Amino acid sequence: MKNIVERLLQGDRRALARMVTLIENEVPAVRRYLAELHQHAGRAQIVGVTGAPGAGKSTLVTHLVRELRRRDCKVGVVAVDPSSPFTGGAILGDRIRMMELSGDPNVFIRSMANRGNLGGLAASTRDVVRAMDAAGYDPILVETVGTGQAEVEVMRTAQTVMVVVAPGMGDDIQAIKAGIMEIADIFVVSKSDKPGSNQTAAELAMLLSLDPLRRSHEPARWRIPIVRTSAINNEGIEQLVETLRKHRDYLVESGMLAERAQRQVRGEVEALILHAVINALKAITSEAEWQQLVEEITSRERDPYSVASELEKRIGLL
Ligand SMILES: Nc1nc2c(ncn2[C@@H]2O[C@H](COP(=O)(O)OP(=O)(O)OP(=O)(O)O)[C@@H](O)[C@H]2O)c(=O)[nH]1
Ligand SMILES: [Mg+2]
Repeated sequence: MKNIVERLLQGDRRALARMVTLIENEVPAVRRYLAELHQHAGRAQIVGVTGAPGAGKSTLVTHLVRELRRRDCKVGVVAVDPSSPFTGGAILGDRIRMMELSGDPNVFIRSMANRGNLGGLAASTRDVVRAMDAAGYDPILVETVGTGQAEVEVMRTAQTVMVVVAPGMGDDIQAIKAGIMEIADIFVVSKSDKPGSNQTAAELAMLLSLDPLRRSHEPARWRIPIVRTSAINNEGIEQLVETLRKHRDYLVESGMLAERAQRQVRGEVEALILHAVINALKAITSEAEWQQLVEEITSRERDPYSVASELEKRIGLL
């Protein structure tokens, strides 16, 4: 019998589903599998879809998947949020459409729960994306609510980041500016059938014109496009797929794809080590011991530095 890695590489969906579960459960053997998968990955365009809660991300992803299927792509979707896409605010029709899509053998959809661990969520999302990539899915869409640091971390694993903004969310534009502005490659004004979408698009254009230093470390400039879509009128989706393709071409031609990948890799290795250290620490300490240590430090009997040194010694770091 063939092993899980071989079956996954041949496109066996059950093997892929099993691999995703192993990744989510942080089964130790998964590292070995992922190591084998690494050489087969790296072909897919990884597209992040982020934005405020209710901005229309899942609806957009559903429409994108349909358009990509029309173009004969084998599409992967990772929804990094417990409330997406099946239990979230998507109207029934969209939820049903998403379900229909998941019956298509060339669409693989998984939602992942945020387990609160910052490095952990981004790392397991990256691993799931790598498994889908090795299984031949391209592109892979990663949806996450763009609110916290953990979500921004997840988006850093994408090559193309789409930030979705719905009309009438004026305050959110400020939030975007503070948080995910610097990682956006494409802005999408969703729900363009609604009043106020002109204004939202204008505000975004204004914001972009105010920020000429964005990504100044990138030598070749990409003018961030603003694409307006409406799921109701089925507008802008084809244009968005074209824009995704253009961004992919830009990344390849400018050398930015390789540069971003290089930056990612170092961070990934560091994160793996950090994660291992934290796990080792958890394995040698109990809650009771932590409580005592915390008390001793706060009452100034001890200091954080010598406590850290002692624990570092115990896990073999010093
Ligand atoms: N009028 C209109 N409503 C839309 C459109 N797209 C989405 N909606 C509605 O907006 C609401 C939120 O859509 P979702 O796709 O669930 O948004 P989301 O960003 O995935 O939400 P969370 O995952 O919960 O953060 C739903 O009620 C959708 O029906 C659109 O193009 N036009
Ligand atoms: Mg959603």
